[in-house]
Amino acid sequence: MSTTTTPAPRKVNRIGFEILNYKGAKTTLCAGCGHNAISERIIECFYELGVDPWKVGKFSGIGCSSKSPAYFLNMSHGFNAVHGRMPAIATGAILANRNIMGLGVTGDGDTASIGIGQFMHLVRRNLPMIYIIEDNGVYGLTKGQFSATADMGSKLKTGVINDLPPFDCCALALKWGATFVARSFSGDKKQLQELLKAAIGHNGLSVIDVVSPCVTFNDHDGSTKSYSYMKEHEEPLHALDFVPFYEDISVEIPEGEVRDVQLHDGSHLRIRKLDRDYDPTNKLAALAAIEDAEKMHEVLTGVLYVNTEKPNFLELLHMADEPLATLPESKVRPSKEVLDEIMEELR
Ligand SMILES: Cc1ncc(C[n+]2csc(CCOP(=O)(O)OP(=O)(O)O)c2C)c(N)n1
Ligand code: SF4
Ligand SMILES: [Mg+2]
Repeated sequence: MSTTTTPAPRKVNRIGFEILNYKGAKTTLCAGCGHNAISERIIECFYELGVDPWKVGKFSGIGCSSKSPAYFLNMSHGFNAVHGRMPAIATGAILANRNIMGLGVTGDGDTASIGIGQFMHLVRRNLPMIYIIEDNGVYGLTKGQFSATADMGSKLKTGVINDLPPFDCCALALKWGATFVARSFSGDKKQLQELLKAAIGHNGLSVIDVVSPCVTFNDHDGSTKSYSYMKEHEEPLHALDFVPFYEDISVEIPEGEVRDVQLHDGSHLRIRKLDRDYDPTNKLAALAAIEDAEKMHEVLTGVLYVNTEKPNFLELLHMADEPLATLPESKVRPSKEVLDEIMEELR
């Protein structure tokens, strides 16, 4: 007797894609590297929200972290730039085509050491893009030297102690203009997912600094970016729930316990109070909280700051709704008469 089995239905998201469509090449990073976990979260979030992968532009610099865009969103655009220069490339690409959803993935060396100047200008402009810093405190790709985010007193495997104070990328982003600033840990799956989803819905620069241990060069006793240090010192500011724009949000919110932030695309980020009162819309309080945590040797994670009102760079420049890249020549090229007029004025 022959038996026929019906194949299980394919699991697809709201645009009909399988999770496979959001994956990339097989990772070549070390097994256990925090960066691999972040790539996994990116794949899940873009799949779950049903983002059109061909509308995403992946940008990175140089480093193990900057290699990781090869390991997710195979169908997206990608530009692997020069070390520390990703912000300029991303700015150009997004100005040329505002329909691209910018997703920058970079390292602490790429951002805070060689790329600090580029990072600061990106922040100042509040360019609408997601900017993930895979922060392990070292230059993983070049064999583990301290980067500018390494904490003072942190120890290398060789016994060398870091005697310079760190740059806190979240404090810099907050102070100078990013409108969504968050910190997380590559081992905190749920928190990182909700943060990434909120960043997808945000209409400004989202900086997410993710402590992402380098298992090969910076995961030992004496490191403040190791798995064990993070397990002991992570201090979540709140619990997060993301409600996408296409889901019913009529769930009742308990008074005083949950803050609801409506994002640009109509999604909601629900910020649930844990054991402290924290207002993520208060920039000064956010800076003070980061300072206090540093003194207490705590790593605050969650949404440090969110501002849904401030105009982004494209709005400030009054960019046309239609991307520059698709405007016809008749609209982007001044006529001979206009050029003659300008030349006349310059005489
Ligand atoms: C202009 C330039 N200077 C230096 C280097 C060497 N280099 C390559 S990756 C890297 C640091 C990467 O560190 P990070 O951004 O933290 O990434 P990770 O490997 O730790 O993920 C350096 C200094 C380079 N490729 N280009
Ligand atoms: S060297 Fe470190 S940062 Fe690079 S892949 Fe290995 S574990 Fe990750
Ligand atoms: Mg690094």
